[in-house]
Parts: sequence; C-alpha cells; structure tokens
Amino acid sequence: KTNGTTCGLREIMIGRCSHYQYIKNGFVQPNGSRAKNCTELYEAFESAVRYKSYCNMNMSTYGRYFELALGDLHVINRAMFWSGTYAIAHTYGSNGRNYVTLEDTLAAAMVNGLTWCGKENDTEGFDFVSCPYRCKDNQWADYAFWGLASKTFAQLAAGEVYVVLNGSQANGKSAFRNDSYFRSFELPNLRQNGTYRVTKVNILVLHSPDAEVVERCGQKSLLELERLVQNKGFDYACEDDPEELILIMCSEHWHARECQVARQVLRQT
Ligand code: NGD
Repeated sequence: KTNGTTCGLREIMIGRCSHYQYIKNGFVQPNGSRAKNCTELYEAFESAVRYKSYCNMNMSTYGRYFELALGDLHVINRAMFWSGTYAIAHTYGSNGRNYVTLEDTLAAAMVNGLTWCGKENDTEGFDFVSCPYRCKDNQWADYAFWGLASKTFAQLAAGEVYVVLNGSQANGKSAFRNDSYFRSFELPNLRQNGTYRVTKVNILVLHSPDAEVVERCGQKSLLELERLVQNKGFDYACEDDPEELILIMCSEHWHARECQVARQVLRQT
C-alpha cells in the first residue's frame, strides 16, 4: 500500500491544467489547438476512478481522459523516454524546450507525482487513507493510468527518439529492465510505418559518479535492447555518459572523483 489519494486532487489538477495552458511555456499543445476546458478534463478523469474499486481498472479505464487531453496531438518530435533516471532526464529535457517527456504533456502534467484511488460505497468516492500498490488478481489495474499514458505518448513520437537509461542500477536491476514501463509500453508502441514513423532510437547511458558501473552500451541488457530496436527496423545509437549529461550530474556530485576533470576544465578559463 502507498499513501492515500492526494488531498485537494481536484483543485490541483484543475490548477495545473490552467497553469499548463496559460502560463507555462515549454512544450505546448499544437498550433491551432484550442484551450481545453480544465473542469471537463478533470471530470473525465474523475468519472473513471471515483466510486470505483482499484482492481476493476484496466487499460481502457482512462481512455476518454487521454482522448480529451491528447486527442488533438498528432506527433511529438524529440520525444525522450527515461527509466531509472527521472531527475536527470527532466533537467536535461528542460520542460520540453530541449526534449519532450511524457510529463511535458497535459495529460501527465496534471497528475504527475500525485496519488489517487477510488473507493466504492463511500461518500467521498476516493480513498484518502491508503491506495493499493499492486492488484494481485489483475495486473492491468496497476497499468490503468501510467500504462496507457506511456503507450499513448510512445504512439505519438516521431523521427529520432531519446532514451535515458541508468547503467549503475543497484540490487541487480538492469538498465533495460524486463518489467519497466519503457520496455512494456513504450518501445513496443513506437510507430514503424507512415510519415510520422520513428527513424532512430538514441540511447544515453548514465553512470552515477562514485557508483559501480553495471552496464555499458553493447553489454548485457543493452545488447538485448539493441537487437530489439534493430529488429523493429529503427536505427540504433548508444552513448555512454554523454558530456552534457555528465555536467548536469556533476553539478549535483561536485566532489565525486569522476567530476574532478569537469572541475579542472571549468576553472581553467
Ligand atoms: O509497481 C509499481 C511501480 N514500478 C515503478 N513505479 C511504480 N509505481 C507503482 N505504483 N507501482 C514508478 O514508475 C516508479 O516509482 C517511477 O516513478 C515510475 C517509473 O519507473 P522507472 O524509473 O523504473 O522507469 P520505467 O521505464 O518503468 O517508467 C518510465 C517510463 C518513462 O519513459 C515515462 O514516459 O514510462 C513513463 N512513465 C511510467 C510510469 C510512471 C512515467 C511515469 C510517471 N511520470 O510517474
């Protein structure tokens, strides 16, 4: 179990939606698309979950919400996926100015980081005490929201896409995990044909300063990823520790041994 539904869910979602549309600049909805009715969007979300029990959800539960929120979006260029690298991928992506992540889209921005679950036979219709983390009898319940979000986002990506992976995962986890959302819902849904197909998958592998290097490009799970990408007909590139990412990482691990070089170079001017 996790925390219960975030207090103020409705106000937060409607507020984030207005902020997204009228203030935020970064990745914006396509030219010519009209501003959305934030209350209507919230209500589409709410009607999928309120008074419902968690384990009855599946990957179509939030269908109408995604349709309303993203239905007028036909293509996303410079899409960025991440797995085990949330913070650095988002710093680098820079709110969609550099790269566009799922969380830069309206549908995900409205609920990113929040918790929610419905409760049957309850006046509020939400469980504010605790939400299930897993549904034992129906794994699709766990993927109802973020599974569909990931799938929908991947289907919109076009041209070259970028994936930030963690080559220093602890506890035997791999960079390209068997059970990651990236592997289960994003990679399989990249478009292989048509004008807006994906042409190339660029993998960026990060190694945390002062942590063990578990995998590099061309090794273990990354080798498997390379085969999968090529079998789907996409070009493949993989780079270990690209410089611009090392600099972002070192700004937070300034004293790590691996960041000495960056320190010296930056002080030489
Ligand atoms: O079993 C789980 C679970 N496993 C991971 N996570 C889980 N949450 C549960 N409730 N139950 C959470 O998923 C974890 O805390 C992370 O916040 C998030 C992603 O896990 P990670 O880092 O291992 O990477 P994944 O490949 O599984 O998923 C990231 C990709 C990325 O390209 C996004 O476009 O999938 C999309 N995404 C998936 C899930 C959640 C985004 C989010 C999000 N913004 O919260």
